[in-house]
Amino acid sequence: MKLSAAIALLATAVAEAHYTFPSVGNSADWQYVRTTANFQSNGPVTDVKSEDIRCYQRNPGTGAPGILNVTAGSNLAYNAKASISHPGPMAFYIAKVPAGETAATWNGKGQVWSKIYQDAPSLAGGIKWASQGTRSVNAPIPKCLADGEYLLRAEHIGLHSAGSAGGAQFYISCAQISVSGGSGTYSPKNLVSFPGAFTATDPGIMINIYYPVPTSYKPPGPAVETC
Ligand SMILES: *[C@@H]1O[C@H](CO)[C@@H](O)[C@H](O)[C@H]1NC(C)=O
Ligand SMILES: [Cu+2]
Repeated sequence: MKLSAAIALLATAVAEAHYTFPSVGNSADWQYVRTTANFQSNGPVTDVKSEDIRCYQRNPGTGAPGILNVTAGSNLAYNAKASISHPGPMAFYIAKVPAGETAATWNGKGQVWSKIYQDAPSLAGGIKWASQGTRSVNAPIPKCLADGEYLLRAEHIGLHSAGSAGGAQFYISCAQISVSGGSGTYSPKNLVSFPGAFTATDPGIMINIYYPVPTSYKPPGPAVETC
């Protein structure tokens, strides 16, 4: 094979390996999730200091058409398209929509995000994440949330080429939800902003997951909040 053909084939394979998070529950793509800039390319965010690291919106200022009703304490399936093909951690963050805004209008700026879910890899025989290859991860909506509207941010970090700064691939989107049935006692201790929560050299972001084989892993961002 000619080198140019080999490179073209490789580029195709890499592009196909990317993904988006376009839907929640059984809904249509981009109905409750804000359309991301990579809705066609599927490409990642690689600059943790960019505005894209928040919701990766194609049209900042434009919300998704709908706001999904969700019961506090339930699991909401957050779906990937086509699948989470890269190895790396999955997290969900939530931010309460302030007065005067709706989940469709609010931009999510400020130190307003708390982490409600973070997976952990298995470390036996190499580092592995259970999300790899799957098409959906459940976001556990805390039972103690106050009723009201929220942005729910999905984040998967592809770590397959994360050995140098800027190599980690962030796959992100934000869903618009309205929570009911919550007890209202949620009081997050660690609020972060996007951008702001990460630096390119955080140990969970700049890491060679192949050599030397990691014996531990510290995901980036704050601790998961509990009720
Ligand atoms: C969502 O909840 C609101 C408030 O309880 C209700 O008015 C609305 O009909 C619900 N929407 C759907 C699609 O169930
Ligand atoms: Cu990819």
